[in-house]
Amino acid sequence: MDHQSHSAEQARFEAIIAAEEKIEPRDWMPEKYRRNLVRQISQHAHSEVVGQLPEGNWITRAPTLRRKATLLAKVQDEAGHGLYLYSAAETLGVSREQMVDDLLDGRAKYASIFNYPTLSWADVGAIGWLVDGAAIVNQISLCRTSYGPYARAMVRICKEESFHQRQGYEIMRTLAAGSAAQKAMAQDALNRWWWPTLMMFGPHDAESAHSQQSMQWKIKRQSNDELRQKFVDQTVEQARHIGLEIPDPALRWNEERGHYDFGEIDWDEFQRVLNGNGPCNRQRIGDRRAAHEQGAWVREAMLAHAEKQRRRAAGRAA
Ligand code: BYC
Repeated sequence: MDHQSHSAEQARFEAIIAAEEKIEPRDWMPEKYRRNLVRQISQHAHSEVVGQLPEGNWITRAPTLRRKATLLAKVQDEAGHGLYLYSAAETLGVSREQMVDDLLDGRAKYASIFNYPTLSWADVGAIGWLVDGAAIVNQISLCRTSYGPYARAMVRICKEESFHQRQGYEIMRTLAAGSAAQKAMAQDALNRWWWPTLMMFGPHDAESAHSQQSMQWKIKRQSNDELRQKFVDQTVEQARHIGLEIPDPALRWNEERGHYDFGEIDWDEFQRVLNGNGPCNRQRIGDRRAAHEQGAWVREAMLAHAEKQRRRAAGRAA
């Protein structure tokens, strides 16, 4: 492409972004915009898929049939979210096989939160309430992302996440209103999941490698710190309502800012988890590798079936 038509394409791209319209797969886009989206969307997809593991751990031990059916449906939804997101990333010219290989070989990241263990039934409540709650805050904002297929996937995902958040909060509310042992179990889960949930929003804005460019391209619409603050403000009230205590002695309402002040995240722990040394990193990737290997026959059967259909159609056309 000559220089002039390249800058005309660039100007058109920038005009679409400025007009709050969507960039679609057929549109010209800067290579860095494409690569940044593939990075974020594929990491997001991996998070949904790996995110099934901590909760899946409790499907066989859910306390009632109703809880089991609800948890099964939730975990299945997460698999669906992974599929929408892999499909959105595929529109950018990367194959699903490549993305999955990158995850299984440790080249691609997924949300740090899923490297923590689920030790009690209350952890299922804490994940729904806090982890899905944090995911919604982030994803509502991403419904306005500039890339069409990503934005549309987010709309559907947010509807489902909102049900997930409520089922988690309901588990926590029930436990918090139960026996002393049940309330202690809920408080213990909140104590363990609170800080890792705040880490989900990523590093502080000043430390965030991609934020500035992503905000300029409207891939991200609100910064990591803005979204984290929004989550804290809404969740403190929810904890209070069910009589649980957020494990942060520095937490207090700041009248001047109109927001809660809160303590500093342990960024060393965040880095340890990102570098593969969290409590469950090896277990999670090991489980995904095993699932991938055990599912090989399903993929082969599906491909063989598709090939048979193709041959049949070609035979009919001849
Ligand atoms: N964990 O420059 P930054 C769910 C990485 S699942 C791991 O701020 P960016 C659910 C970051 O990737 C929903 N890595 O990055 C499922 C980057 O690394 P690379 C999950 C993190 O992209 C099942 C580096 O640190 N939601 O709801 O501008 C059951 C520098 O960061 C994390 C999403 O995936 C982290 N927490 O902003 C229940 C949301 N934070 O790529 C529930 C979509 C940062 O340079 N993603 N990193 O190697 C985003 O919104 C953004 O990617 C982030 C980070 C806000 C996460």
